[in-house]
Formats: sequence, C-alpha cells, structure tokens
Amino acid sequence: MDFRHSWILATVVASCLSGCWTDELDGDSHKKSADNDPIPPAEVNHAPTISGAPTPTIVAGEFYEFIPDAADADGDVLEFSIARKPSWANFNKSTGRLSGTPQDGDVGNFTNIEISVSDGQETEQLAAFNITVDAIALGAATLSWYPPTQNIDGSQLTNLAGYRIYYGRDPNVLGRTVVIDNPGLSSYVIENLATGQWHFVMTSVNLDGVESRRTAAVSKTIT
Ligand SMILES: [Ca+2]
Repeated sequence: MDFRHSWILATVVASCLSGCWTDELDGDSHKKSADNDPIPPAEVNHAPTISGAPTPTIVAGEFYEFIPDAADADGDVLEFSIARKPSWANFNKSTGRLSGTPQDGDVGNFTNIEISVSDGQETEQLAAFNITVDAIALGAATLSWYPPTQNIDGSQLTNLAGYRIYYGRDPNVLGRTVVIDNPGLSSYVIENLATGQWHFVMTSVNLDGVESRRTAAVSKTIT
C-alpha cells in the first residue's frame, strides 16, 4: 500500500539523519573528526562608514574640493555614488572626491547633494548637504591717460585710431584685452575684477593698425 511504503521511507531517512550511516561507512574515526571540525564563522558584514563636513560656500572662480572620510571594518573595496551632483563639479567613484571650479554662470544654490558609500553589500550615506556659489566680489579700475601727440621719432601723430589695454592678475601674463576704437577717449573703466591685484598696460594704435610700445604697467588691488 502507498501509505505503508511512505512510512518505511520516512524511517530510513530518519535513521540516516541520526548519523548511523557515518558509523557504518567510515567507522568511528571519521565520525570523531567530523565532530571536531570548527564551525565556519558566520559571514557578518560590517557596513562602511562615511563622514565629513563639506564646505558650504564658495566664490565663483575658486576651486572647490571635498573628500569624505570613509572606511570599512572588513577592508572591503568601497564605491561611492552621488545624487544631485553640481553641474560644475566632477565626482570620483573610487574616492568620493567632489571637485571643480564653478564659473560665473554657476552662481546659485546646489542643494540636497547626497554622497553614499557602498562595500558591495551595504550602503551608508553622508548627510545631504548644500553648496552655495557666490558671485565674485567685483571691483573696477579706472584708467586715465593723455592721448599721445607724437610718434616715437618726434613727428606729429596725425593718424591715431585708438588704444588697447592689456590687463591680468599676473604682470607677466596680461591675458585680457580691451580694444578702444575711439582716439578721443582719455579714460576707461574696467569692471568685473575679482579681488586681488591687477596689472594694466596700454598701447596706442594708428590707422594702419600699427601698435605702439606698451606703457609701463600700473596696478590696482581690488579688495
Ligand atoms: Ca563591509
């Protein structure tokens, strides 16, 4: 009968589970060694940790950097991720480094930025933070000059066309240029200068496009 057959099978299985087969097949020695095998340690993973205090405010044009402190008690390889990364910043998934230089067009608030770290099993998140990009504290410099009346050889200057102003933060690299096509002007205001020292030189340009030697540099510190 089916019922009785099932009962016999169950009995056999029960005796196997009791360990009798081990004795019958391998003898006492094997059983002893099996009893002495250390129990494998449970795979307990420790979640990674992450901390740090990102700078909340930066001025446009300045370099920004934040690297979270992260660790894992198991020595697991960590991978970082970010949500709502500012468009002007780069993010390194291996180190969690957030860095970049916001430009004038990036002035504003970048909110609810979340950096997380994962050890492959668990993820921990740094408290969401904001970065405010402030506009540069802008200054201006007014340059005044006497229009030249003579060429370098002493002859009368009759074909003055205008001026050029070269300026920059580094006196050796005056990378910005103002072209003034009006020979009648005798002053010019340069705006949007960030804080720090600026250096300026001028040239005159005649109608043939010939440019004079540069003037000696003048400088101004914007505070
Ligand atoms: Ca871990």
